[in-house]
Amino acid sequence: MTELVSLTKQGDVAVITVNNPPVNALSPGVPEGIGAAIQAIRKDDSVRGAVLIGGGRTFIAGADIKEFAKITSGQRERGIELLPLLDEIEGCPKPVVAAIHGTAFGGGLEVAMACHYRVAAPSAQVGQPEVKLGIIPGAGGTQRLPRLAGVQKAVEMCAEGSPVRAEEALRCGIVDRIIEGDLLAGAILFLRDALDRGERPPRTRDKNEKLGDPETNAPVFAAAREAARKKFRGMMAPLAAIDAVEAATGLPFEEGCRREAELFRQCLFSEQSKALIHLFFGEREVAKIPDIPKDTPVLEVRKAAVVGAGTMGAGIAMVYCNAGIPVVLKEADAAALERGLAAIRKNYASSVKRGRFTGEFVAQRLELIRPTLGYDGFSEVDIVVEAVFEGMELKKQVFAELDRVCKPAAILSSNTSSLDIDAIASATSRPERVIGHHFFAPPNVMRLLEIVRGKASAGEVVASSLALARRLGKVGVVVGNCRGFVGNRMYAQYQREAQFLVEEGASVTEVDAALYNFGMAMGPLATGDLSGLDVGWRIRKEFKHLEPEGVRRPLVADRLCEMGRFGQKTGAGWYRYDESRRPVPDPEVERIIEETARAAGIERRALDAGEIVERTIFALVNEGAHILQERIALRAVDIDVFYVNGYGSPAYRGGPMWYADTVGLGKVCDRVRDFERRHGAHWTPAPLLLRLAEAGKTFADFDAQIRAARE
Ligand code: T1G
Repeated sequence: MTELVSLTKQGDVAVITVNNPPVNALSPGVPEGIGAAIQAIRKDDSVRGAVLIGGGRTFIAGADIKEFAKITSGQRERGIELLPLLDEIEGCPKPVVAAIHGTAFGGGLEVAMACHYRVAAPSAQVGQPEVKLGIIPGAGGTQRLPRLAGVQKAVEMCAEGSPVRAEEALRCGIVDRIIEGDLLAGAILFLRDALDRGERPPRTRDKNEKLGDPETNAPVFAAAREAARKKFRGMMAPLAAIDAVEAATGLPFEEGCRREAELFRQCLFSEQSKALIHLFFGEREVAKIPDIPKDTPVLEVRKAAVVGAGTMGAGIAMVYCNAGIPVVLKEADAAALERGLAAIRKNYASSVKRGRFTGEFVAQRLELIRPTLGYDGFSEVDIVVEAVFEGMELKKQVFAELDRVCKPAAILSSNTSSLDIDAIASATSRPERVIGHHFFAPPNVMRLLEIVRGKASAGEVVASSLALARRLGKVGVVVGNCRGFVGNRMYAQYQREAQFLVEEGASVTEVDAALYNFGMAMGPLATGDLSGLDVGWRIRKEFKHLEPEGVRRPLVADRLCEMGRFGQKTGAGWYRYDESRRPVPDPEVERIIEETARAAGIERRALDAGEIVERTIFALVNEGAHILQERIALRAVDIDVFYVNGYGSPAYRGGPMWYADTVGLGKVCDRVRDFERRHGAHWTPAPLLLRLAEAGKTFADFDAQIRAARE
């Protein structure tokens, strides 16, 4: 056959193997190869049936995602036309068995469902994850899956995109048998059994028994739509996927496929899908650091320690033990240590209650935490995460201690969110082993890990941090050392504008609603209340001497703090909070805002949602451009991955830099200049933004240049 698809024989059974590493995507040539193999099998009288299997680590993991941009940009004339191939497989008079290991995702599962039977290795997973890319299954997945798994399961899988494991796939009818041991041998045995039964190869399209009736299906679709609107707020693909599955229940198979194709195209050509595909590749690209070769050795982390059992420290300890890594948890005094442990137990107990973990899993995880008041056990650990109070002197003291008690190869990391990592490293005799590992609150939930590379951090330490992030289930993004790094430095600009907007006349709820409707997980002021207004207040006081004179500063947050309104923890901040911590708009706050604005001579006016979004999001973009220029972030996509995973930025907009590209940098730059004229020097456009806008370029072009330099 071709290099991508091979055809061999074992007696009277043909074996079709897909060889397109790393994930056997259906790149050009693969569908053609499978089609040619089916043709050959049809013609070969010595063959009675076939097994379709993936070479290497997986079955087919789906369509080749790189091809989508070629289609939407018109570079490739034809779409991904898998349906004729699937008709070919399903229509083959000789039975074809899909033998699944690894992941049969998207087009991979669609191919498998067009086969007459499916068998799977116990560790295999199957799924239709297309919605995560802003699209829906495009090769009959929404039509065949309900015929195998029933409407409820199909809706769930297509609308949410989560995979199911082999055992569940067997239970719900997607898979016919689980094969322990040699998968190919088991698949051939299964095929021979089927041949011996002499049955006509069953076609999934003919199986209508699980399609239900309108009466029982209606509440299933209604509930799925309601759940999708909540869980995937603002996203079109999950709703389109539900529409497509609904079509399977009301239309004949082929018409259903046509409906699916229409919906697929609408999604594929949407901005949402382009943004989500940008993030898919971005999440993988962030781990590629130009000056760190792919084969850099990484330290294997077998044991870890966390210093500080406050909210962050306790959460970080959970992250490690969730990944199965034993962790020593150190606090200075017994009461604080007990509080940290109690918080961990409480958190786990609620996960068990919500069904996220089993009691047994939690019991095993808790066994992995070893509490201590001293440094015993530290000499054995491979990494330490320091998560003590945010103060340079204290951090230096802790690092000097760690340097003394830890083995020379251990990585010493700090969870600082803003302090100079080089200064911290200078307290040790091994600055090359020191690095920032900034987790986001709550650490066991947020996916982002900001990896702060100091000037001395060794390449091996950076590479190990990236590998560790992945093991911990995080996305690690490497950033340079500067005040606030990428996260807090950009976020400060965003928060600043949110506060200026209320001073200028928008209400607290108007600002939050505009950004929530833009897609942010929470409005900026509600977020401030959640994380505690006193944190910023303390930092502003500490760094007051560094602020240049004559620059406008937000005024209201300080007033709120002076009144003891620190946010949710004190029951009041930008909002008042009722007993169930629901925010209630507070006329008192509006009064304080008006009074403060009047005293400062700020003219108040009505502001609409469009301006609120531009002021806050473009503030992020302009600072992002400064950060790129200073090489604090490597690529614009790093910032996007960062903001989506750590700051609740809507994934379907691709992150702030990608969003700016979609608006057009010329337009963004014009608005920024306009803001500069009206509001002053903090809005001066970043030189990189100006340069790209003037050249008619995008941040994506900037990234492409960096990528080209690396290759
Ligand atoms: N197309 C192209 N490249 C892909 C790819 C794909 N489908 N999947 C992975 N890669 C690349 C990835 O960029 C990386 O490249 C390398 O493979 C290893 O990936 C018609 C519309 C399969 C669970 O959404 O979920 O089918 O960075 O690091 O952790 O209806 O990859 O090394 O250069 O992620 O072992 C549906 C997406 C497509 C599956 C493996 N399928 N992939 O995880 O490795 S749409 C998906 C994954 C579709 C049909 C439609 C994961 C994985 P590089 P990795 P991994």
